[in-house]
Amino acid sequence: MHELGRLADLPADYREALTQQNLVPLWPSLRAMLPPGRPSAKTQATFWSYKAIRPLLLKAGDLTPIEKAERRVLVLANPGHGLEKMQASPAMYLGMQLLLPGEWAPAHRHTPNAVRMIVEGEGAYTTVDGEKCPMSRGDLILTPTGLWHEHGHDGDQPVIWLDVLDLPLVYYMEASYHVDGERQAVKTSRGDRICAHGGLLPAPFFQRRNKSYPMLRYPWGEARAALEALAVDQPELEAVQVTYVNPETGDDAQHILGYYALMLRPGQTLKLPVRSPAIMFHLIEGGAEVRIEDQSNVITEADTCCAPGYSAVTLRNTSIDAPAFFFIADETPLHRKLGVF
Ligand code: GTQ
Repeated sequence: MHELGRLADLPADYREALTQQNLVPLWPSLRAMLPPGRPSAKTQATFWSYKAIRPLLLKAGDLTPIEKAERRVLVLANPGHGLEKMQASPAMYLGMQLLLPGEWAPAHRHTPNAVRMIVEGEGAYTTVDGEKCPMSRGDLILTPTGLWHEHGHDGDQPVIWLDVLDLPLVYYMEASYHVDGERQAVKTSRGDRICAHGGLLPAPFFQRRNKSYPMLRYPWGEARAALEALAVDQPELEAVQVTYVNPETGDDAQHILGYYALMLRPGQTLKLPVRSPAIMFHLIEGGAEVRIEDQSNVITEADTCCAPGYSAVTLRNTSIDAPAFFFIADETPLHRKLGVF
């Protein structure tokens, strides 16, 4: 591959004439825009320890009342993008959110899609599109684009969850905004009840159900049971993994980010295929070593990390007695739609 001309090779008055007309020569930047063989990534392999996050988040509970925060969140920011960009990867935003007993995070809706993975505490709930979704450790709750959502807490201990949003992408697309709303009336019908039985969906004779997001809450007990059943049914299966899907279409639960639960068998080492999308790992149960390229960390429950696309990732269960369970988010649906997966 031969050298291309540099900006400095051009006469200063010519460069100035281009700038005056809002014009830029391509060739000095061509190799940077289209690097040879493999993309360049700002995203760095980054590890966030829950042990470090938790006291800082509880301190935020002392320092900033919920009325002054609306959403009391510490953002897990990737230093490769610059912390002020508040992104974990090109399309993923991650945040740890704290709600204290009796607090209320008022209703709003926004264009980015969100999900919450509950990390600790009982008694909180999110009302999404009128459905009151109880929050328990390991549950996944969807807040798809445009749906009203608000968080409340009737328990007596702090509740903490991990937010995953496609905010960086939607913001980059200049499509990110929110609208404030009134407290929602709670509906009696709940998607997690009527879609909870695998392979069986409501089929009313007289009207078609017409919901883009029929299921908003995926209880951890169901996901865990699905993984254990899969591991027993297919002892040879390397990656014991399930995808959170829209139960009516079988498609990914959301359009931009993909969500999965993965089980490592006791003592298992799993080398993941190298793929284009960035990926986020959050340990729900157990202990594991996560190796991203040449960086390796032993992680414990509620720790979170992310890897840039095209990186070699190996997961190892550090226990030889117990399985380890991960919640995973990645940019696969987006990459597939873009045709770059
Ligand atoms: O809970 O609605 O982490 O609107 C970022 C933006 C959480 C939320 C975040 C949000 C929310």
